[in-house]
Amino acid sequence: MANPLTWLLAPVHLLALLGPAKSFRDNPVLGSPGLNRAGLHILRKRFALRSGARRRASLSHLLPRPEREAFERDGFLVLPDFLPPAEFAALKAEILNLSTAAREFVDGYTMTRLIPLDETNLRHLPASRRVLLGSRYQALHAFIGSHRQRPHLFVQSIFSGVRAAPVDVQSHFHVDTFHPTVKSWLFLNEVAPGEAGFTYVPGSHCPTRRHLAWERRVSITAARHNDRLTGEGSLRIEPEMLNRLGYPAPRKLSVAANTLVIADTSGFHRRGISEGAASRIAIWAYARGNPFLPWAIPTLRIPGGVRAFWAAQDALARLTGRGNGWRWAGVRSPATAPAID
Ligand SMILES: O=C(O)CCC(=O)C(=O)O
Ligand SMILES: [Fe+2]
Repeated sequence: MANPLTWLLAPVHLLALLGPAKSFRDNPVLGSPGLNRAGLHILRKRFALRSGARRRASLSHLLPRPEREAFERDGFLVLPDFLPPAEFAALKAEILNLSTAAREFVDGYTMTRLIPLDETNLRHLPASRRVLLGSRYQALHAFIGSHRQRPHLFVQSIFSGVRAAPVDVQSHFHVDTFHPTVKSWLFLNEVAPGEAGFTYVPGSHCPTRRHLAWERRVSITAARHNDRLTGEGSLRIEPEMLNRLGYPAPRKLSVAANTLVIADTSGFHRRGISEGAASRIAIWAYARGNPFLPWAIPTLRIPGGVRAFWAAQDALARLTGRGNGWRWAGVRSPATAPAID
């Protein structure tokens, strides 16, 4: 029997159905086996896909036709030589010379470092600011994210193989959420084939019927799934199953520096597995809007941005004694070698 708090929060949980909420574990309505057997999750997914397609259609003028078609076919774009060489060199120098407060997280064999490129930091980075707030970069994120919304920006450093441990949680195939959404990486250095290149299952942003049937099955028991992230709505899938859903082989992207990789991460993807120690530095961006809005109207930014969000997360972690592993690590540069204790 559900506890009284669950009943008290029922209106909040119901209202959340109208937004991007995705956690089967934390919302008893979203996680209800009965409702999901009846098709609640799949209904939300179908409706979100339809609304997203409509918003994208209204933004299609933002991209040259070959790019639009390649994205619509594959669910991601690889844009080598994204910036003119001088502009890339200026941006790269600014970013690599940054020395500022960073957040770090060690998971499995990977250490991830994030430096927010919010107003506070971008103010001192004129070349990066010009590119990242410029119309080309913003247009790609608006179209693929299907919202007129500035993405959150970070310098992301991924250090693979920092300790003897299984791969990190991002290295299992998964979808990030149930609705069209965007993430991108503007790589500042090369990512070689044996390293942790972004890997995407082409076409999986447009689910096959077998994919939808699989997702319905998973949604029924997801609230109690052994895999925490599946329970939280980022469904994990085994590689053999991808094949059974009718998708082609995943593509692991090895890229040269100055390549932009941008994807709808509601399709299946993972961080590629690195054969040894490797590091990957990129400007990382993501944006998420309301899945069900029929129009791509400009979205307001949350006051305080990502720092306010992190402060709230840290406060909650202190209160409950259960953090998610992320912490302010002190002043770092993107390429500072990881210190693992
Ligand atoms: O870093 C990567 O290559 C992909 C990680 C991932 O799955 C994500 O950021 O959603
Ligand atoms: Fe992901």
